[in-house]
Amino acid sequence: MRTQVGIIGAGPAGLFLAHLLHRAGIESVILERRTRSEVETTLRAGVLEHWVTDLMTELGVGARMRREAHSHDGITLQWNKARFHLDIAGLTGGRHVTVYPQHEVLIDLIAARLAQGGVMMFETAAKAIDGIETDTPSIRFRSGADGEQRVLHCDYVVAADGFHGPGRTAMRAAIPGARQHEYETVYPFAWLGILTRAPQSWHELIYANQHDGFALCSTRSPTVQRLYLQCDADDAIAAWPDERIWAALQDRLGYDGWTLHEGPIMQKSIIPLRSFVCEPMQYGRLFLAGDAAHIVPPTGAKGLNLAVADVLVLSRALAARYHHNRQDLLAGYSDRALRRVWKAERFSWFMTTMLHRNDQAPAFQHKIHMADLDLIRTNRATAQAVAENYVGLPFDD
Ligand code: RFL
Ligand code: PHB
Repeated sequence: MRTQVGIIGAGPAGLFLAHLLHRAGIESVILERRTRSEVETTLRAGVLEHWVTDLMTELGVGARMRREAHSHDGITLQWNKARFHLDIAGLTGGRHVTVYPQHEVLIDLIAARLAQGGVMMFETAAKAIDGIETDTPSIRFRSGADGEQRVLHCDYVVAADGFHGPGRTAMRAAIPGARQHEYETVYPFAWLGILTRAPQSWHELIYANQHDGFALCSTRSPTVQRLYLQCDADDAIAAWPDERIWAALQDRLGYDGWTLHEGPIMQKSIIPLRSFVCEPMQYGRLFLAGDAAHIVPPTGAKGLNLAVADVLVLSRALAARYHHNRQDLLAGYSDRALRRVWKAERFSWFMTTMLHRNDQAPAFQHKIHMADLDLIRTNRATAQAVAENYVGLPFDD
């Protein structure tokens, strides 16, 4: 098998890239380890930055999102039993974020890609990447549990295969040791996420740091809500029966005169929090994109958006290579992408440390975070910086 760009992974990074390349007249093939239905039902991110929704419209995959999704002009921050509305639209010249679940984005991208005749192979796992340092790289892959091993020959390989995919391992093996760096922070707390059948309790997302920790009230539809609460990093889900979850959520999100609606819990899981960056994001003809290269804790709602930002930069570089025989943008991909990555890492770390209770940190730090929140409330420049980061920074290159 042969294509121009071989893509590993049908997550946001891989699927947006296939669409961006198609628009630029460049062929690609996606190899995806999971079934289509697994990809289309896994619960993950919820918040799209303003330019991602514009990009979906430009790519012709935004119709259902525009019909069904809700745009949010701000977020609510809650601490010391008080609430503060961060007026994102007012602070950013009218920009807003859109709450549209990641799996709905993927459903739309997959359907549109199939309608274009794009090649996506589900239940097909990449096993090895060869020839990274040559002009003829290839991916060895296997379809199904006992399918025979086959090879996808391509001009470039993009590993958009998430945090546990083989892309970063292949790069680590190929790259001379001193040139590769991994930066990581693991937090001493995790998130417990639930999906509940209940009416929406508030018109925007609430991020609370209250009593014994963080809670987030998000939404999926008028009748299905997504809520998260801070738990210990080594908690087992069995330690959290439904009554304990609701008690903690009521305690942390509780506010005079307001009701957090409860309902049956349809799903619950524990999500570890981590900050991670791998540098560089390219070696030879292998490019990393999205979670394969970097992880942010979900508090800043940046992971999916960053994955799309990577492949936007990469698709422009590939178009310059194919249409104008320019190599410089491809050579600059890693530096350009990392500039945005580190700003999202900084913001996600800031939001995470400010909004969680950390008993391992000195009490001094807690006081600093309270001062940060008070600055957001009282100082327009500080509030504006948070709003601009949350809604999505401009591409400054
Ligand atoms: P993905 O989505 O992990 O996709 C990688 C794909 O690669 C496949 N794969 C392979 N395929 C073939 N062969 C192999 N050997 C393979 N190995 C792996 C996998 O099956 C998978 O389909 O990575 P991508 O595309 O980089 O996208 C990243 C985002 O999914 C992630 O950053 C976000 O979900 C993070 N995130 C959030 N991001 C936001 O922008 N806004 C949010 O509000 C937000 N909330 C969240 C989140 C992540 C969460 N979790 C569960 C970690 C909330 C949560 C709870
Ligand atoms: C979500 O709705 O899943 C969500 C929203 C905001 C975040 C993280 C997750 O910061």
